[in-house]
Order: sequence, then structure tokens, then C-alpha cells
Amino acid sequence: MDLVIVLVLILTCLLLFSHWKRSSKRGQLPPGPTPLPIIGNIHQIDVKNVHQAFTNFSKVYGPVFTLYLGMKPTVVLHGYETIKEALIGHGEEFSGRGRVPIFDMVLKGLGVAFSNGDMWKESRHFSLLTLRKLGMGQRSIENRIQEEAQFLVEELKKTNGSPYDPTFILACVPCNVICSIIFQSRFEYKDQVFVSLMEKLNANSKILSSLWVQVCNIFPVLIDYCPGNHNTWYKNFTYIQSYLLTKIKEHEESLDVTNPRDFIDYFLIKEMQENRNPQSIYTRENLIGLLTDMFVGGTDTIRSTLRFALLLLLKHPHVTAKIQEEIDCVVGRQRSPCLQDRKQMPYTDAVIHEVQRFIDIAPNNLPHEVTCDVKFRNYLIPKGTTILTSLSSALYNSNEFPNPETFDPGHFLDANGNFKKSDYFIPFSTGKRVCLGEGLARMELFLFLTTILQNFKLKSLVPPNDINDAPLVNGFVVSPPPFQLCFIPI
Ligand code: HEM
Ligand SMILES: *[C@@H]1O[C@H](CO)[C@@H](O)[C@H](O)[C@H]1NC(C)=O
Ligand SMILES: CC(=O)N[C@H]1CO[C@H](CO)[C@@H](O)[C@@H]1O
Repeated sequence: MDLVIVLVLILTCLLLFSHWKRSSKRGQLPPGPTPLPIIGNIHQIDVKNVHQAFTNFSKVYGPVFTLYLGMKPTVVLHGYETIKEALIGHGEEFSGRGRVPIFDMVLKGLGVAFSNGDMWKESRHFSLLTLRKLGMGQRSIENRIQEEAQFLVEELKKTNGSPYDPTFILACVPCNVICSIIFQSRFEYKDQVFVSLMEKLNANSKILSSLWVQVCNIFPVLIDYCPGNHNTWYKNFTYIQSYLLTKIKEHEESLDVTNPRDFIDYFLIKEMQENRNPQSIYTRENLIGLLTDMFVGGTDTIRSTLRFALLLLLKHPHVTAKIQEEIDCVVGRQRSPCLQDRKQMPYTDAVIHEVQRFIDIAPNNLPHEVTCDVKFRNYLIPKGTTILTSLSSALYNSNEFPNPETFDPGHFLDANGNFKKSDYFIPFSTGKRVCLGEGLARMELFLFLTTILQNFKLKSLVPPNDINDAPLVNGFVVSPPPFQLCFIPI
């Protein structure tokens, strides 16, 4: 038989099969564009402008619609009200994590970010509680961040005000904060062990944003059968995880149960208490999974936000000047900024919120999954269906934030210049899966940015109006275009 005929036959069968599947069991899924066999609706989604593509679909099909990414139906939730109704109103049902095959490869369902069920619940509860405990006391997380901010300032001084690309250092800084929380010590930026850890992390965040990996996530069979950079990804994580294992072993030898020092110590203590329980989540493998989650979740997100913040500050020098006035007035030059200062610095607070709103770092959140059959707005979403939530649609809502395409700290200020909260501010998502590091992230963004601006004038290499702030959208996290700037000591 002719190859073409075979292909046509296969395609026809698949088409019939997919129609049959949709018209029977999946009959009550929300409406959406008609999918093609195998690729589904992928050809109808402009990957360069997913937000606009989703907005367009929502105009035709309403705020809840179904897209087929490959063969899998995915329900998209568009608009703040819809997202709130699902992630908060039906919090439990929408709290599952959708499958991300490339992460399953390394985490195997362990840890917190890509796990489900009791593993997720207990891991999340433990992590939040431990972060809270570590947030208090003499060596609190705030102190650790302040200390790291001073090291950053020293490093930036070494550039002598010459043009500098801060991409690498701005990943080192949040990574060191995680190290400090997990195993109590930070690294010198030039430390060989640290540099190679950073290289692996950076290489992997590049891989995560490659087109090939997006394809693998939609067609997971490729991961098992094709060569490709997902293999480097796996090896790099294995390297990081074997380093973490040596750290855990060191901790076991020096553990003092009456005086836990860091995240690993708290976990080991819990592991000892639970060792009779065969269902315990306190296992070596899960600890490594949790630590990997924190490195991955806590490094790239902060780096991208800080870099983007610097770029926007260069583009809007009057905004920078106003923050520096506020720093002069509230903090002065003699001491480091601390979290207490934030309450008296409404303008700075508004700018940081506006940066996060404007850059919209995770436009479609991490995928969720419904944990059981859910009736939602007259539709029936079957258990296990992937749910995408368009965080962009809330952050760029034009009633809540007039002229959403404009960077304007006024979006978070009232008429008297006080900070104005908004429910639509959900860059960390919302509900039961809300970013586990939100508190930590907000501390870092405030302390790092104010410490930088307390110590340096930022100088752009091109006139502010010529600065390109078009984001590079790829994978889960958005990043700014490459740029250099000068840090001129004040
Ligand atoms: C600007 C900084 C950050 C942003 C914008 C951000 C954003 C997000 C988003 C959108 C999610 C997915 C929420 C959902 O599924 O509904 C998430 C999850 C998560 N983030 Fe962050 N994040 C940031 C920083 C951090 C930091 C510093 C950590 C370090 C501990 C962290 C750890 C995590 C973890 C472990 C999860 C998974 C939570 C779960 O699945 O239950 N993130 N983050
Ligand atoms: C959205 O719709 C507008 C007008 O119908 C069209 O011009 C635009 O190309 C669409 N954008 C995307 C990304 O699909
Ligand atoms: C251990 C390992 O496989 N490391 C790789 C991490 O990623 C970089 C960049 O892709 C590779 O060059 C390394 O070999």
C-alpha cells in the first residue's frame, strides 16, 4: 500500500477516535476550537503571544474553554473572577498539579512543586512550617538576606562603574539565600563548587525554556525514545542532587536534635520521629526532591524579576529617583534597609508590585489538575484534566489597572500616595498551590533592590527611551532581553 494512503487512513481513524472520545465521556467539557488529530489545537496558538491568543479564544468561547495540547484536553481559565472561583472557591478540587513530564523525570512525583496527594500536602505543610521557624531568631531569614545583599554590593563595586551584565550574579544571590536556608552556609561567588552548581542550574533553566522541551512536555514519549537536551537536563540535576546528598550526610553526622540549624536538620529530626511509619514522606529521596524544588523555584524567578526591575528602573529614571528619595528619607546611608522600613516606603512597595505585575513572569502559571470530577459553571471537568490559569488576564485587567500595558507605579498608589492593595495582584498565583516561597521572595525583592539603590546610581548605556523592555517568553518563566548597565557608587 502507498505510504500516503496509510497515513490518510491513520489520520482518519485518529480523527474519528478523538471525535468519539469528545462526544461521549468528554461531552460536557467547556467549548473550544476544533482540534486536529495528534497535534490538537497547537497550530492555532501563537507561541510568541500566548496571552493574546488566549484572550482571543476567551472572546469567542467565554472565560472557560478547552484546548487540546496534543491529544490531551486542557481547560483554560481566563479572567480574575474565573480563576478565583476555581482556585479559591473550589480550592481542594483544583489543587492538583498537572503533569510536567520533564520534571517528573527528575522528581518522580516527590517533593512539593510537582507532587500530588498526601505527598504534596505533607511536604508543603512541613516546608511552610520550617520556613516559618527559620524566619525567626538571631539568624533569621531576613538577616541572611541582608548579609547577602551586602556581599552583592561589594561585588558590584568591583565593576568600577563600567558596563556590566548582572545576569550571573543575580542568580548567585538568590541561590545563596536558598543555600543558607537549606544548609546554613553561603558560598563565595568564586567558590569552585558554587560556580559549578550555578552552571548546572543556569544550563538547566536554558534547557527548560527551549522549544524542544516544550515539545517533550506535550509529547512525553519523545523523552523516552529520542536523544536531546533533556538528557543533559537529567545529568545536570543528578549532579546537583548528588551534591545535596553529601550535604545531607554531613548534617547527619553533626546533627544536634535539640538545636536544629537549618531546613535539612528539621527534616532529619522529623525523619527520626516518623521512622516507624511505613507511609512516612520523610525519606531521603523526598528530602532531595524538596531541596531541588527550592533551588529551581527560588533562583530563576528572583533573578528574572531583579534583572527586569533594573531594566525598568533604567527606562524610567524618575521612578528610580523617587525610590532613592524614599530610601534617603527612611533608611539613610548608615544602616542596611530592613523589612520594617517597607511600611514607611509606599512608593518603593508600589514599584516592586508594579514590576511584578508588568513583567507577568509566569503568564499561565504552572499547570494544575483537577483531583476529582468537578462541576464548574455547568461544565463537567473529569478528574485528571489539566487546568491552565491565565495569570496575565488578572495582571493585565484594564478595569483594575487602567492602561495595563504601561509601566506605572500609580497602579498601586491611592490619591494620597499610600500603598493600594489589589486582589488582582496574583503573580504568585492564589489558593492552595500559591507559591510556597512568596514570603521569602517578597523579602528578597525588597531588600535586594533597596540595598542596590541605597549604594548605586544606575546608568544606562543607551538613552532611556531607546531601552527595549520586550520580554522573552519561553517556557514557564519570562525573562528580560539581554542588557548591560553601570553601577556608579553613591
Ligand atoms: C518572584 C519570585 C517568585 C514568583 C513570581 C513565583 C511564582 C510561583 C508560581 C506562579 C507558582 C505556581 C503556583 C500554582 O501552581 O498555582 C509557584 C510555585 C512554587 N514556588 Fe514560587 N515564585 C517565586 C519565588 C519562589 C521562591 C523564592 C521559592 C523558594 C522557596 C519558590 C518556591 C516555590 C515552590 C516550592 C512552589 C510549588 C508550590 C506547590 O506546588 O505547592 N518560589 N511559584
Ligand atoms: C487575536 O485577534 C486579533 C483580531 O481578531 C488578531 O489580529 C490577532 O492576530 C489575534 N492574535 C493572536 C495571538 O491570536
Ligand atoms: C554533569 C553534566 O551533564 N553537566 C552538563 C550540564 O549542562 C552543561 C551545559 O548544557 C553541559 O555542558 C554539562 O556537561
